[in-house]
Amino acid sequence: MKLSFRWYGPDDRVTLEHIRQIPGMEAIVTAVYDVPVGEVWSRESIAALKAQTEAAGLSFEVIESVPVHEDIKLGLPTRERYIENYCENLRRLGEAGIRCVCYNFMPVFDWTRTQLDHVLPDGSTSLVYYEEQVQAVDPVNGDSDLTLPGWDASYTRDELRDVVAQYRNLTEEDLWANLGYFLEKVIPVAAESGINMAIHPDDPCWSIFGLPRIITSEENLDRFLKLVDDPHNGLTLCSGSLGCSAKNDVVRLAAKYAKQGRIHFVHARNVAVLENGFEERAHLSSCGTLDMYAILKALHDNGFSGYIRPDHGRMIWGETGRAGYGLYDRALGATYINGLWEAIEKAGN
Ligand code: DNO
Repeated sequence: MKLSFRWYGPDDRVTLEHIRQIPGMEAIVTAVYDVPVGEVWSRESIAALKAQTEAAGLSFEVIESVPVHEDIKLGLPTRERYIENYCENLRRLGEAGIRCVCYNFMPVFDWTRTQLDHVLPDGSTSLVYYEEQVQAVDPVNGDSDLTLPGWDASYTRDELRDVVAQYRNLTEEDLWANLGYFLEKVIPVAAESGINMAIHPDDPCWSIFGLPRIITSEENLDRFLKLVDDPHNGLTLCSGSLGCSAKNDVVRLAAKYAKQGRIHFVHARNVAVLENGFEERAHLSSCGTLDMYAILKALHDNGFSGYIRPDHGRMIWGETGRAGYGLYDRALGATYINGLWEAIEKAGN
């Protein structure tokens, strides 16, 4: 495995100089953030990210994300232009040495939480999802001030209402068809560019606000991988996204898809699964519902050789900043991953 860390570019409070001091850190996970979704990234922007990353002694091999334009998910005629732009981005990223691209196919909303600073008993704060709070929100008509990451970043309320309305008649089967159409065009370009595509599961892995979500379960992951049965068409195994539903056995999924060579990227995060949702917790197994040791062992024993990053951390030690993406708790997560991996490797020899 190659240990990696998400960095939001030069404006990120967490600097490359800090990240490089985390033991065993190899690769940076980043993206070009100043281009609207669907447009082509300039070679200069890509080169600048690469130069900054490499100057800090880290490698520039993973992008999260190249976002997919809603017109592609909706299957509108305008998707052709956006798919061509997507392919062009892959070509440019491949030329710059990128080996893995993470993306998602969630309509409108990316990861969704109901509170970003829930205070845990130890005084740290974390991201949580409580069903009753979701029910209380109507993203289209309501006037809630709840921050749902993904909407406030890119849409005004009116734009949001419009885009959600466009999905009203789109079924899960339609979304599958549109995903298949996208993959058939994009995967050959990824393959030529030396890039492994790694779809991120839907987070949480169920439908929200009546919008279809399909990257949610073992059955659907099987179906996804068959849409284009090529190793470049692979997965981001996000333990927290799949593991927030008790229906998904993340250890089993890790073993199965690593064995098939289809896991290119891992987001390692622990969650406590509750009756009414879930809470993000510290990475340590005993802090949540997931057995992080068993997940990493399943990856290791089945030949996983891709990138792994500690996913969302809590805010600890008074740190403030981007929810889920502070330095301290993610660094603890990285160190925990290192420890587990070393122990697993040595026990196997
Ligand atoms: C959240 C992330 C997601 C992820 C995208 C990939 O913290 O895991 O936003 O980057 O879903 O496209």
